[in-house]
Amino acid sequence: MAFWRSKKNDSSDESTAPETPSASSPASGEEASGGLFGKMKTGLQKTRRVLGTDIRDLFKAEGRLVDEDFLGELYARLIRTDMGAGPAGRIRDRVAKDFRGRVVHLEEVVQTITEDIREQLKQDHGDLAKADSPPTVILVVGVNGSGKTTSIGKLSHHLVSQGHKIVLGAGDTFRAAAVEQLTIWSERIGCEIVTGPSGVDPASVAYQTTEKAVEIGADYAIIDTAGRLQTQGKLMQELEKIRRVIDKKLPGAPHEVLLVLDATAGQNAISQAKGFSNAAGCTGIILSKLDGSAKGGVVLPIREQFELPVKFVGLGEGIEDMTKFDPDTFTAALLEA
Ligand SMILES: Nc1nc2c(ncn2[C@@H]2O[C@H](COP(=O)(O)OP(=O)(O)OP(=O)(O)O)[C@@H](O)[C@H]2O)c(=O)[nH]1
Ligand SMILES: [Mg+2]
Repeated sequence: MAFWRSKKNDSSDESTAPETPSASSPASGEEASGGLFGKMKTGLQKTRRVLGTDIRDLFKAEGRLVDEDFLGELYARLIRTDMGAGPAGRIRDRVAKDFRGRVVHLEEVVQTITEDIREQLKQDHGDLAKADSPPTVILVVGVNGSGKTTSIGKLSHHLVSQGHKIVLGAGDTFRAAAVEQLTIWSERIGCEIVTGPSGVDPASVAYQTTEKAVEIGADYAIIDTAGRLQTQGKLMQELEKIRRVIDKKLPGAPHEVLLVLDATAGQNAISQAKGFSNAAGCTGIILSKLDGSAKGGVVLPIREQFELPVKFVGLGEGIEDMTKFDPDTFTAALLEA
């Protein structure tokens, strides 16, 4: 799986052959057991504490009888991760079906839960989209403060470190500070950025960014957007216009519309997603701030209720703190002792 690689810690990154970001390779043992898996585990610490530790607390060394009391307690603990009634109920029912009336040991139950979560999280199209011919245009949307600009910074850093040429578009023209924030990221990463004066039509910035990407032969154009306008309706109209204008400049673009959801919002992230997914034509999700949240279970209802794959997860504020979302690694990091 294409995890972000730390230049300092992972010498394999120094290799001259750039890895294609959209090409996913199966999890190698080295990656799964190495520092990057550890990073996922660390990032998920708060949710791990609720899910893993609390479930472990249900057991004694000699095991525990799976009866209604146990199933009720298990369900309550699952719900605390904000995974929602549907997914938690399915896990409880599966544990009941497999073990009811038996005295079981912790590891048996954890294994069943792990398998169940992994199945619930299975998804297609988890890789970043790639246009048939460059540039691939990526639009990033989400409510204010969800982590859009930071996620763009991390994604851009990753793509540049893989040898790709990228252009950023400061499409959040609603606030001057937003343009500054993205400009700082572009300087840090060393990539081009297209900005407009404060208050300018964001669609024109999106158009110019796409134009610039074509002009300079960039591999990716990544366009930031505002998270809040005077009204939600106006915001959705604006996003629709941005998409139309990009498509006019480059038919078929944007190739990817990534919705950034804040994991600390838990179930509220779901209602945010509902608002955006239709109007903005989202194609994938970035689940940010998993490190700050004990509600990492929210990834289950997100997968359950939306046809959208979760493509990346944010695990901190640093430039390297994002990984591609891989259900197997995520589940293992969540539940492994
Ligand atoms: N801990 C943690 N913090 C994050 C993560 N992603 C973003 N943040 C922080 O969340 C805050 C908001 O992030 P931004 O990237 O500015 O969010 P935004 O969606 O662009 O916000 P607006 O431009 O106001 O709509 C910042 O303080 C970020 O550093 C993450 O994965 N983990
Ligand atoms: Mg922003």
